[in-house]
Amino acid sequence: MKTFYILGMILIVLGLFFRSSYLHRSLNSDRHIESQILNLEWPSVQVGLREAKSLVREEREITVAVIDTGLDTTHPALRHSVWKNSGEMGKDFLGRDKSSNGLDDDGNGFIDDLHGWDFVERKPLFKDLHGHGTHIAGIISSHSSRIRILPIRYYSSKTNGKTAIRNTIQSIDYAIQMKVDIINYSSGGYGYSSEEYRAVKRARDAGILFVAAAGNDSLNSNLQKYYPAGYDLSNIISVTALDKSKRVLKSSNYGSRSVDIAAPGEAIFSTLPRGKFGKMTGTSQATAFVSGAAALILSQEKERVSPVLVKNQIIEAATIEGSLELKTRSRARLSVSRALKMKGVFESLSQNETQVVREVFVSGPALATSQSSQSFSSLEQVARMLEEIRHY
Ligand SMILES: [Ca+2]
Ligand SMILES: [Ca+2]
Repeated sequence: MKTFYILGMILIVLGLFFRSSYLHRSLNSDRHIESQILNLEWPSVQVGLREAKSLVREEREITVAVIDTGLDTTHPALRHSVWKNSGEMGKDFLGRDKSSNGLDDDGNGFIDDLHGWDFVERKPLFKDLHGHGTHIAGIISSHSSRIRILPIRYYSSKTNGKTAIRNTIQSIDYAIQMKVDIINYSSGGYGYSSEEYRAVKRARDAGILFVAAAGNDSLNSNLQKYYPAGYDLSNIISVTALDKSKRVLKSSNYGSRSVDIAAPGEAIFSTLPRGKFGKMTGTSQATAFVSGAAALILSQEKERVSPVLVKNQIIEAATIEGSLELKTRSRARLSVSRALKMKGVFESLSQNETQVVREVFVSGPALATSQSSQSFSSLEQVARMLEEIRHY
């Protein structure tokens, strides 16, 4: 027992100095349970997904890059959600399939990248030997038929920390090049990388929302930052995991200043490679719920909108829980239905005004008469709007 304890401490200390993906560190805590019971129920109820789906029009196709372990692109439940590179489709001048002619037909620097790229093996992506990426993709795509998953592989069990960061940066740049709307990053480590920071910043400047996991080490991230979730960039939403009873999982990292929001993450049922299904647990899964929600919200916009707007919409409409007071910055958990109803409210607001709207939304108009409201000329109008939203 003592040996395990000492070994555990060494691993934790190493983790603080060397970037190692928690995919690597938490493999044992991720629970693969073969398909027994369809358990899509509680997470859907907790985030209001059914109600949200009844509110949407599904205007636009949204591409979500899943930077992970790959994807089973032939999985029956995912096949229709897999992103296709239009520049690598159809026939070339010799009548060969562009997807397998050994040429970079769209000139993006990657040969035959019909379904994304594998930065571990440096070749076109089509499989997932691990399972993590396929599981994440299943959660995201379950939010809307208009979501396209662009899988990018940055990690295998043999990838060391330094290579993981290099692959991550290249994956982010590939996602930017392919003009995705959202990047889902269900991983991370404790080492700050200025190059990785700059890559996520490039994504911000390209209008891409970056949804990142808070990590699975039971740590307070206010004290021990976890990256990329912990970079100070406006396009990042960091996510911790909840159980069925809306409590943060014991294994999840948390932080009143460092983690934005909480979402379902315990024993989540989703897709696994070779056409299978199963359950996995962790902030990875919670992150996928926020990416799916963001994609559903973005699918309602006629054109691209600022990632900050979507982030605010999700955070400000989240459901406040007393138990999350010290766990997340928003003190709240994801609600897709409320976020959808907030559409448009934040478009013309300043930070001060947003604060007031938040008070109105949380406490009701009667209580929103704080000092901050003095700078807000149309408080009553916003309050009315929010009341209408509530009774949608
Ligand atoms: Ca290409
Ligand atoms: Ca080709």
